[in-house]
Amino acid sequence: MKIGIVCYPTFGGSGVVATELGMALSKRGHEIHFITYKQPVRLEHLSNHIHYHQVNVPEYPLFHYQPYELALSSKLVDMVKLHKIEVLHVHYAIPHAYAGYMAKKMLREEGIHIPMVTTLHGTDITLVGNHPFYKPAVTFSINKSDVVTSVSQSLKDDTLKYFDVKTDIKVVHNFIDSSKRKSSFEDCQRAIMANEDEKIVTHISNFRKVKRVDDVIRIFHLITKKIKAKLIMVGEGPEIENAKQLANELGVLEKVIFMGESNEINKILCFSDLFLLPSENESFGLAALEAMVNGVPVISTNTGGLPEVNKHGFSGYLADVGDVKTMGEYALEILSDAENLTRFKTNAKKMASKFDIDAIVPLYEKVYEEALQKS
Ligand code: GMT
Repeated sequence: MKIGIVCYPTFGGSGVVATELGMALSKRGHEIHFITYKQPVRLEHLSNHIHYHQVNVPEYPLFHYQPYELALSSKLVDMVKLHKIEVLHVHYAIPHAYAGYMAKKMLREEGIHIPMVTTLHGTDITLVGNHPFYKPAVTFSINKSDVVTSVSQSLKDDTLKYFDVKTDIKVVHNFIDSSKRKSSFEDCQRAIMANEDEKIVTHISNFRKVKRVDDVIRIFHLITKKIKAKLIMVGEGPEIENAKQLANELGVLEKVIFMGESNEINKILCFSDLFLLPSENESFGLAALEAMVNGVPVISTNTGGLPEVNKHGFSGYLADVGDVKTMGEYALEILSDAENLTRFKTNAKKMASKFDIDAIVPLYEKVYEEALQKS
């Protein structure tokens, strides 16, 4: 099948999922065309099955806002015609589903019928898309998609709650390629990051408000009152300075390593003992799954799709949003007892195996087949 994938090319979860999906599909013999404004960060290699087409938006002084949707829909039309793409798969509704639908309509004028699959990822529904300025366009483009998927049951429920959606939504959970993680804990080189008697706690995100990065620092502060530990903060975003400030105020700054964005997530998680994700909302929590596949237990909130990924008392623990005290207690329960820690690490991997790439990618192939039948 020839599949056009539209996504954000950044470190954000939706871009990672779209890129990993494209690469997996190419290995299964499909021809993949990524169409976006920059080469996706996780795109490891270009092969004769993977193509990347850059969307350029020419600057023009009249425009206060450069019309990306227009450039994207034009590029989609050109690429579909040139490469005979059969299905469009757009990740993140805004503005991709809107641009995809316009491309579909333009192509139809020329007698080309191409189905569009839209995958909803989270903030496109729960935060940005829900804003009254965007809502009519988001509702419209979801309803005009041939097949809609959401990355969790919770996100499906939210979409039906917030939007007047008529199209059926299929839940296709996010996935993980377990073959990409380091094979054993022995070669993790944890000594680079911490002393032997220190535990390593990790957080990875885009440091936006929704991630409650302050809670990460507060939980870590509680941990350090009882045991020796280091905190590795991976990512960049608007809340980073506040997090540093708070770490300083709480006297833990010298135990916190701010690493910035990284392409070496698996290496970092390989030597991590615990992962913290105290988000305000999280449609799925791909970062938690990435931790778990590396055998890292997760302390998260019980919001959104997180309970579908992290099993309370098994792969980690869940608590209410903002309940730093309970999350700190859970963290200590896992970290202070070696046997407990080993058990949770094993369980985290077990839980992650439910989301293995080999189980999920065929579901997307089915979705494409269904979409093709509809067009
Ligand atoms: O986490 C973010 O804010 C980025 C966002 C994205 O679109 O890249 O993540 C969303 O999609 C991910 C991949 O499906 C999910 O794992 C994240 O839970 C979701 N984020 C939120 O719902 C806040």
